[in-house]
Amino acid sequence: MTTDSFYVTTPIYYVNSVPHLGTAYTTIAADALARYRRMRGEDVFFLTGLDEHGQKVAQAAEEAGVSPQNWCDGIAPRFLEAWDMLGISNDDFIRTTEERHKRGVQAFWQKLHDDGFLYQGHYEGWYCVPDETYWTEDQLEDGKCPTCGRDTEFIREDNWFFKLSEFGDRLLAYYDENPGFVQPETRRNEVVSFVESGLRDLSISRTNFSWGVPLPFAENHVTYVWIDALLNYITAVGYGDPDMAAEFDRRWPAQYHFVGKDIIRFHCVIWPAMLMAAGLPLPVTVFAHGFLLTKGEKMSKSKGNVMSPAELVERFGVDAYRYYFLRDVRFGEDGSVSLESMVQRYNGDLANDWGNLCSRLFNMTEKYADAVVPAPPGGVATDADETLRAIAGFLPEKYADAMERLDYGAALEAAWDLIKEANRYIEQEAPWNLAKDESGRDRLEAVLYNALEAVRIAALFCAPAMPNTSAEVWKRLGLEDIQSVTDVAESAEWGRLPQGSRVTKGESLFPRIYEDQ
Ligand code: ME8
Repeated sequence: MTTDSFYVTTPIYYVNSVPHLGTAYTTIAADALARYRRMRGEDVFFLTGLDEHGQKVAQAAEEAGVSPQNWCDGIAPRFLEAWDMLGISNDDFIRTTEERHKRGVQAFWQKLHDDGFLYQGHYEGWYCVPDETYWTEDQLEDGKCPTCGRDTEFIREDNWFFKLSEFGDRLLAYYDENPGFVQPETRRNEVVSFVESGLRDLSISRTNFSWGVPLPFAENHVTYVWIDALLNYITAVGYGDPDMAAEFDRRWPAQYHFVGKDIIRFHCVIWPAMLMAAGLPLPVTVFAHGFLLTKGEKMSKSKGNVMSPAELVERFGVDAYRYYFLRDVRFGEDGSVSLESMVQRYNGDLANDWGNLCSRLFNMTEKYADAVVPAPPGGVATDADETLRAIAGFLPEKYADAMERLDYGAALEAAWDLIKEANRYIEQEAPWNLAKDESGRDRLEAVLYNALEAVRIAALFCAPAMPNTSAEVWKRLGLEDIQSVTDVAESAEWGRLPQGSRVTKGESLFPRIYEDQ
């Protein structure tokens, strides 16, 4: 069992498509959590990657007239570039065509074969290629895939089967004993009723095409792409590699699998049953977030304002992009996103509140204190000072609580309480008036110190969502690289801003955006 390891994953994305708002959303959410946990000194392992096998990918390659491997090799850099652009701090990037993965998949199925969990049978049913999912006749809706509504194809094959049906009771007992395993609650209920309705054995192989990992005991069968893909979570940390046994024990089980609600059954039913069969521990939590919806909004290709991550990053900058999706969409629920609301959030929260606080304060520090952090105030604190300090004092715990629930919105709101209070404080204390004559000097310095200290602490808690601007704020405060923080609670203690630190004004962090820009 792991003790100090914090292992978080995203789904591995299909390479039939390039990164889009949805895949970026999951990845950013996992990234913000990984960054926060690193700031707490935890030994984080953050994994993302690509799902490169299966009929869907083979078809995309065929349409493009290239081999499946060439197709994957052409798409993989698009994901790497996108994650780089979005500031994703993943520790590994697994591709299911890699040798380490194939070896692990084969070791896994060999074990289940040896232990009697597999048998050869005959499959007849319907297959949805876009979803890579098997359906029975009665599950179809008007002959179409019940989840995506697209055409399915009839398959009649001799396949290998996994005895999934034997795991129903164990799964139900597990959900019961581990209420945090599937989150949020609504998804848990969905999973429980699905399992209660009875599980069928699962076909784990295909013979009608070859783009996959061959079953080691039946080389003319390739592994069904979904169960090939699920295994990435263990092959990436060394499953099936004797040289990686210690690493595997240290990393597995994962603390979190982040997934969209579309793939919950694979992660909360099939995957845990596979792990149970292999005698491996289960991930601590599978968290399913909702969908980003853009319907009804004025985004369309014809209008030229379609939201692709690259276009939005170009317009708003990477930190604002990350902030918007984490702040505006409640993690776990569906959420509408639009350019309009993004502009509003940007101008309101980032340009007006946060950016403005930093720039006016850094300006005043230059103007009234020779661009140097004054001494921490020694005299009696006023009510306003106490309030500011109290809000900063509550922040670490409020933030931690929210992140424990993966409520990114609430976590950022807690940081915003401090940002807003710091703005109010400056308004109320009006350093520009205090600077008018020498009698206001001590108070002026106290006010500047307190406000700068609030900014330092706020930047700390903005960092998981907005790593670049937080790093920049700390740099402008003359502090060390914010990324080197490994004890966020200690760093957040009031009064750690050193007197004499040199403050630089710099450019506006979030220049205002106008709708027609
Ligand atoms: O399902 N809103 O890959 P995939 C929010 N390869 N998130 C969205 C979204 C939307 N509109 N659209 C997609 C696969 N996503 C499999 C996974 S894992 C072992 C194998 C996100 O490329 C969301 O996380 O279709 C969803 O689960 C994932 O993209 C699906 O990515």
